[in-house]
Amino acid sequence: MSMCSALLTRSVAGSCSRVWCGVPPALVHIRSASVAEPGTRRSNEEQLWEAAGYLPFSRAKIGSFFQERPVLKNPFLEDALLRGYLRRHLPQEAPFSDLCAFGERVANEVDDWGRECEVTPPRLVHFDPWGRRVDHIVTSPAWKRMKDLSAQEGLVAIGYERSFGEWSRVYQMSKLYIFSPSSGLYTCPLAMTDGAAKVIQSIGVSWPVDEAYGRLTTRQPERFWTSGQWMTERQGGSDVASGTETVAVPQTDGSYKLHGFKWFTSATDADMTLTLARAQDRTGATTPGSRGLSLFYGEVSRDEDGRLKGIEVQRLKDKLGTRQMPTAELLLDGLPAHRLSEEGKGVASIANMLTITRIHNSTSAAAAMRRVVQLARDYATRRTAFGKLLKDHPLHMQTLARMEVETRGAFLLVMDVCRLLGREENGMATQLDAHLLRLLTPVAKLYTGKQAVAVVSEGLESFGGQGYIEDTGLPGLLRDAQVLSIWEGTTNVLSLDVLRSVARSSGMVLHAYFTHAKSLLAGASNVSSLAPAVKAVDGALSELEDFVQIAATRAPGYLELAARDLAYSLARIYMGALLIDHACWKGASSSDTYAALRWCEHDLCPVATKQARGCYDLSTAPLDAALVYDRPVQG
Ligand code: UCC
Repeated sequence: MSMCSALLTRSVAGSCSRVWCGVPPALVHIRSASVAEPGTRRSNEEQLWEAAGYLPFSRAKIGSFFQERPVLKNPFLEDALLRGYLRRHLPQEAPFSDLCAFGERVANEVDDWGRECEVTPPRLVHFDPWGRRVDHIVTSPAWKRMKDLSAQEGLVAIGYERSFGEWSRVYQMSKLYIFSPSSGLYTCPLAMTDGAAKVIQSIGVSWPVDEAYGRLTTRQPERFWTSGQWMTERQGGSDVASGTETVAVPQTDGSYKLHGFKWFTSATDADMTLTLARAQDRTGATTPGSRGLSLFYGEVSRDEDGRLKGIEVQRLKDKLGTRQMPTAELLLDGLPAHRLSEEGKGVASIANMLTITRIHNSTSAAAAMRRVVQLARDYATRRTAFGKLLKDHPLHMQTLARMEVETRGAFLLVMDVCRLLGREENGMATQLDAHLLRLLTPVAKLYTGKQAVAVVSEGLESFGGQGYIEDTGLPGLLRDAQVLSIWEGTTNVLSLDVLRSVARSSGMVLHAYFTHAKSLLAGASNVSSLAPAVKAVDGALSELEDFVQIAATRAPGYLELAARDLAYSLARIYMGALLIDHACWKGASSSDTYAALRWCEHDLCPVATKQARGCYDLSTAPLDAALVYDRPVQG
């Protein structure tokens, strides 16, 4: 016996005799790597023990027990709330069979593609073998299949075909909600594509964007285009007004050439883009700030030598998540472009795109929560610990139930925003609807983005250590959730957008909010099982009204300090009202009632709670800063 195998024999014997204390030492001794490898001939003693069923690890080095993996079942059929919501609201039956078939496809086919996108991230090829600059972003075959699938399934088209009238957006977003966690982040280009179609439609579809509009909204894969949304430059992505350096140089034919540097461009394999730039006047001068920004349309194309026209791809971003999708830095060096907006109306014109991408973001956030809950509850029926299945441990079920409540609140809020968008696009929106849509779009985006990170993180924990293992696919859910609170406006930027919507409407968005929230509660006034929830939401609404009255008398800095908590309060109260309203529906289940009651155990109006504690008094601002920059006392 070599020294190596002798050592191995001794250490295996030592450890085995500790673990398998009922097994005689002689037998354990035989389990050395050199003698008892699987597939080798067994000694007489081994055969005896094996026949008696005692020989551990005899068939494989790794033992015979394997934990069962969670199984992704049809996400449409698995989602009681989604199906209930659609049954309640959608007038026709038609989308049900489409959603069911798509759910089947997602579970059995598309989810694997999504995984393929994750493990085969895009790469950038700067030069061809002969040294010519080509800037090819090479994406996986699965990413390309996602593009074809998106066209075939009408993931953008449904919103523009409007076959289901005011409910077309709810139908479209339901499909995206099923698709999103399996999409390998293809929902990102789809969000921008939808946003671009919306902008073009709002401006009026005519040359030169008529062809683009047709391509963005087609169901034919060979015609389908995706769009980029290049807003972020090196100085930052939030303060677009002062951060945009890109200039648009007028050409004699009325078109422009763009020169600038776009620092974050998502899904950069797009066929076209909408972007902001400062148009130069005859002297070459530009106007600073928001008033100098215009909206431009550009196509991504190549010249005869295969070079991108007017674009150099500087590099791809190395990101925490969304790795499936190319995100690039682009040098615009004469990109041919057409101005779509009036001069100086760039931000207001691209705001339509932001509304759409923010709604997509919210949909993806709710979908991420739903997916992790779906997988976690399946796993709880398979995994045994401490003598019983996880589903039979009340504490584990309490945790999953809390995640479920969060997911339901998020889902109903997102769908309500989609409902409002659908009404607006079908010419059915009242003034109240329009105000609600303006207010709730940033509220939904900021609140669901944060919720998604928390719920998905909790979801990973429910798989124990496996939730932390890369090739289970679970960690990617968390990485991808993290972006949801960042892009399309961070939580604070969107909280300020909520204030902007209040100011620009002279408070009318809040008036619409209170009116509608109260009308949702009115339907539940006689439902005794919901009484505690109704009382909680009603009380929170009064607190919020009081807060608004008081804040209106304070200096502007007061409201800014309260902005985030105000947005959270708007979200929580409204979600509570929606959960209550849904629980009153004749087809509702006892779980719908329970979810509403549980939701209303939240602090529904944190802005009032914190106001009472003096959190927004202007004296707190310098104290906050002093705390953040606290230094050890010298000496
Ligand atoms: O591009 C990015 C990533 C792409 C990936 C997309 C995928 C998403 C979903 C995927 C799902 C999986 S990220 C970069 C995105 N960037 C942002 O979101 C910008 C964030 N910053 C803001 O939102 C700021 O608040 C700004 C840029 C809007 C502030 O600009 P200004 O110019 O200082 O704002 P003003 O002066 O207040 O507003 C200018 C005009 C006004 O209209 P007019 O001129 O008619 O009075 C405003 O009323 O714009 C109008 N406006 C709006 N209108 C501003 N915000 C809005 C709004 N939200 N809705 C309607």
